[in-house]
Amino acid sequence: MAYVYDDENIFAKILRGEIPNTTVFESQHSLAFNDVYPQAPHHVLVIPKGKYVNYDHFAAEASDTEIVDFTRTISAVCDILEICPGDEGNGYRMISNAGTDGVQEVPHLHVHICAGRELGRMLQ
Ligand code: D5M
Repeated sequence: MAYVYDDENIFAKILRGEIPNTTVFESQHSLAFNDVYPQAPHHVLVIPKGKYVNYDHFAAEASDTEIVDFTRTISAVCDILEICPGDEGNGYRMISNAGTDGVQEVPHLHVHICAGRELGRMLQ
């Protein structure tokens, strides 16, 4: 699948510094920031800095370094929020919407990390 990346999407503007964000964690290849419409007490979005439309695009075209960085950034956010299941937290949900059926609004790969309440069987 050949994806066409829209440079004017809102997360591209955040990465260029044209729109403010509340950063939770930043690494060389990834950025994590609070969702403006939180669905839970903690609701963080993790995005790669590279131009990837969705996870399929990322997995196909990102470098191993970017993929490891993105994965570890998600883990770093969970550590920062103290939501890892076990002694320090009660757990979380991570979800990534893709395409029309996934109801993806912003066409730049992002993972939602939601936590801080019992989330039910599905994210609403
Ligand atoms: O969800 C896209 C998510 O992006 C949605 O939960 C709102 C969030 N959003 C939109 N604009 C912003 C800004 N400017 N900052 C932070 N969060 C934002 P999707 O999975 O694409 O349906």
